[in-house]
Amino acid sequence: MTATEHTKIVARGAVALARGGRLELPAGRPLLVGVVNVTPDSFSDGGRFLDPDRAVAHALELASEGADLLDLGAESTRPGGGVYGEGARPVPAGEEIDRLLPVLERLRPLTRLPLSVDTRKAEVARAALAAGADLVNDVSALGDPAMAALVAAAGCPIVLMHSRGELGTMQRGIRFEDVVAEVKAELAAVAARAVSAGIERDRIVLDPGLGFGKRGDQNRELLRRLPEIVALGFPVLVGASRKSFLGELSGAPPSDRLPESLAAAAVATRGGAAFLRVHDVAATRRFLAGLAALDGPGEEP
Ligand code: HH2
Repeated sequence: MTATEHTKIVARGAVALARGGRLELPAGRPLLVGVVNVTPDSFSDGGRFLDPDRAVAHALELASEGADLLDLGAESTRPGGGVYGEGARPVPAGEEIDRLLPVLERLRPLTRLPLSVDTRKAEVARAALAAGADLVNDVSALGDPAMAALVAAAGCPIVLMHSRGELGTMQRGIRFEDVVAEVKAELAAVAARAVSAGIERDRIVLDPGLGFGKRGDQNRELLRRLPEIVALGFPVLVGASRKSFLGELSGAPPSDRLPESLAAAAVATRGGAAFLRVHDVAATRRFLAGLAALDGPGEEP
């Protein structure tokens, strides 16, 4: 693929935030979404940031490393039925809110970065938006029947991530004829549902859901053929960082998957991703600046 072709497939513009704000999507470089897991059991950093002070310190560190947004999650979404056994324990809404709010309330006055809340539950999203969150990252893509109306009323952006089946069992009985065509069609359908529920088009971000109900080869194919998803015309978020399909390439544990995560970041950037959800912000930022300066259609660092 030539540099001109890369430029053509990069979907750009802006995402409209609540309260009149706009998140500009710069040409040639995806925005980096720093992961802040306030959980005891996330696959790569579970338990490290459960304490609110440590979570806030971690979030501020990611901000100082150059994150463009911060994504706060208080429920691990490790899928079950595959390498993670039974997967993560579902967390009741009250417990999720009790973990999330102390972090959100302390962090909100300390940073101007947009804060996203990674939740499948409208009740948690409502509490987080009231405490100053700017967008919702919904890995169940409107699985909670109350989510679309809540987001439409709040006028905030939403990330709709593709998955199939229940979180606890989705790595069993995976069946796709053409993973990219099917993920694309299912994302188009959920985006249409969101629009008909009153969510504005420029508040929708789509995500192919790497690792959620897909085998390793299917995740790699989704990454390689990302331009087909980008062609839907919505900004696309890619979460590949430290995931097990990258671990399969080297046998490395989650904490040692930075090289493969950077390779995935390069492919996603070339494929037109507007956002990369990453654990290692500083390294990813330097890597992408180097890539753009040496080889890319992108901006100088
Ligand atoms: N992946 C994870 C969690 N949330 N959200 C989006 N939009 N896309 C993703 O790919 C995605 C996501 C899983 O990563 P992590 O948060 O590190 O782990 P855990 O779910 O175990 O907390």
